[in-house]
Amino acid sequence: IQLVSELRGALDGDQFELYYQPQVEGGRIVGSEALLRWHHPERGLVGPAEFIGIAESTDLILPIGAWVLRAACRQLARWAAVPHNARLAVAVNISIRQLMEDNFVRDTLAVIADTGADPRCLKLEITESMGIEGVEETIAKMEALRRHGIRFLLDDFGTGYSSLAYLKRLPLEQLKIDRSFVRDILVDPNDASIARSVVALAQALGLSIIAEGVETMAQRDKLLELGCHRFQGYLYGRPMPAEEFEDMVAAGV
Ligand code: G
Ligand code: G
Ligand code: NA
Ligand code: MN
Repeated sequence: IQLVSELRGALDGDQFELYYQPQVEGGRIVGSEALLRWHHPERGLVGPAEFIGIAESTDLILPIGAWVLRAACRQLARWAAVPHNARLAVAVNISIRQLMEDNFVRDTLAVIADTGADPRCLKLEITESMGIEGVEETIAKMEALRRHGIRFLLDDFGTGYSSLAYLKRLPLEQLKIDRSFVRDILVDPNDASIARSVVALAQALGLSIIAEGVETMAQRDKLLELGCHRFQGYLYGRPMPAEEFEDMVAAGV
């Protein structure tokens, strides 16, 4: 109860910030994932694991999600003015609750128009564990946004309920190999087999692939050997404030 009212206060009081975690391919930063942080007046920096669940079980995820999308698009528009940042994509996590909203397409396009962000630089991450009710409508919305250049990717692939039937039908551009498969990829042959299979599946379906949770060069090299060339993880950088991310891009990896 207290958390809910504090979250409302956070929205009103400007206590949210987006951090950006680099995504790397061929030794270069090619984009980032935007990750929400809450500067709580007493508790300090609070991560989404502590409040996204509550936000999703109330309607608060809708205004919070709208704030996230607008903040990311504003950032994209700012970066577009800086040549070496201009083509970097930002991946934003969206909740199925947002995608289920009737006005999601209209509202998202309005944010794009208001901020001047390039929709081709915006990716939306959906999680298969959220299940998808109203698949037909969801697909129609994804397709409408895709026509404007916005891309969708499936996060945490392999950990949720989704069937391969979803994968076939959803208009996705990318799969993200979950970090739970990356963690032990060097020691657990099953994890390596799963990663290899996800890469093969992505290739067969014409999707690009990224691995998250890459912490060591050895994990990265193993993923390269399995056919995955794009990485996100502490090896390259933790989620960081926009200015730090800019400095990192400017410096080259
Ligand atoms: O950054 P961190 O690992 O603490 O994030 C934990 C999880 O919180 C992420 O895996 C992601 O699924 C979720 N998350 C982070 N930022 C957002 C956001 O802006 N919106 C939603 N819906 N989920 C987010
Ligand atoms: O998939 P999801 O959006 O839930 O995951 C993003 C989360 O993973 C963020 O909370 C981020 O802080 C965390 N994360 C990012 N890179 C790494 C990593 O290399 N190792 C671990 N353990 N967590 C990571
Ligand atoms: Na994500
Ligand atoms: Mn993930």
